[in-house]
Amino acid sequence: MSENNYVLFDREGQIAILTFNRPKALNALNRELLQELDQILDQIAQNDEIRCVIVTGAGEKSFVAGADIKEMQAYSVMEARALALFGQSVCTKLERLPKPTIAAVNGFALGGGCELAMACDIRIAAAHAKFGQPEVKLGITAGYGGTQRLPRLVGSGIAKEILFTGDMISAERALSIGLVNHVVEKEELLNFSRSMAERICKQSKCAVGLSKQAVNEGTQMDLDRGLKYEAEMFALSFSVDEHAEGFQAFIEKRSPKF
Ligand code: CO8
Repeated sequence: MSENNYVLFDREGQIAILTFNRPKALNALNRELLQELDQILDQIAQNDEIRCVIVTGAGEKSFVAGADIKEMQAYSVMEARALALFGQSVCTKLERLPKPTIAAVNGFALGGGCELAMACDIRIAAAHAKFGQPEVKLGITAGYGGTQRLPRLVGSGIAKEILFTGDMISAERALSIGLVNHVVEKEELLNFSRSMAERICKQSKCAVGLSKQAVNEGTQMDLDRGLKYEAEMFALSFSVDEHAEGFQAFIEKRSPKF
């Protein structure tokens, strides 16, 4: 456990578990929490022993209930822009982390909380989790990527409904629109997420990393350029020894040791 207050950083073998830890404020994102997260992501990026990251919220009620409204209340236009850019840069750092990330959404994922979850590679929701971009109710727009990542995940029509109404949606509805990958009982959330992380950790680190890069970069390109990019990543995977072990294990009818 690190000495951080607002983001707890635990290690379970090759898996890092980050826990947003302001339960009395439903884990709302204040500036210090974002700064801690930013620094921890740098540490994780440089740590070769960590192969997968799970992010979750402290307590049973909330993943993250958004940016800290009390902190934002007195912001000037300049401060709002600066904090939006900083929060976006942290979300982008999470999205581009060279290791797979799983959001274990244990309750409210609203505003900045939904945006953080969307910056993860995979989202698993507890059955009671609720998602939404309620910023319009405060008279502001989403600022940590919601207007950009939500339509890319669920399509612009559904994204606009969520952004324009500010309505919360259930975990089941989030599943049906592709915002989350799985919905599980709250008691099973961490074990389910851990088990997926363990399955990922058993695969070739190089192939998983290149697959993440191919999806992230490719989805910003048209199909022709994306396919060329994929061919480059495919070729690159042949330059790393792990592929030799993967092929040999198949031929010897055993599990590969990556
Ligand atoms: N910020 C600050 N405090 C919060 C937040 C928040 N986002 N959410 C909850 N809290 C606090 C409450 O104020 C309350 O504190 P206290 O006990 O001191 O009064 C405590 O957490 C518990 O909350 P509630 O009593 O309200 O709990 P309920 O179960 O009744 O309701 C809800 C739970 C529905 C989640 C409710 O708390 C709520 O609506 N929260 C706000 C959700 C929201 O609007 N989120 C979006 C925020 S805006 C945003 O995320 C923009 C991101 C981009 C910012 C760009 C930077 C400039």
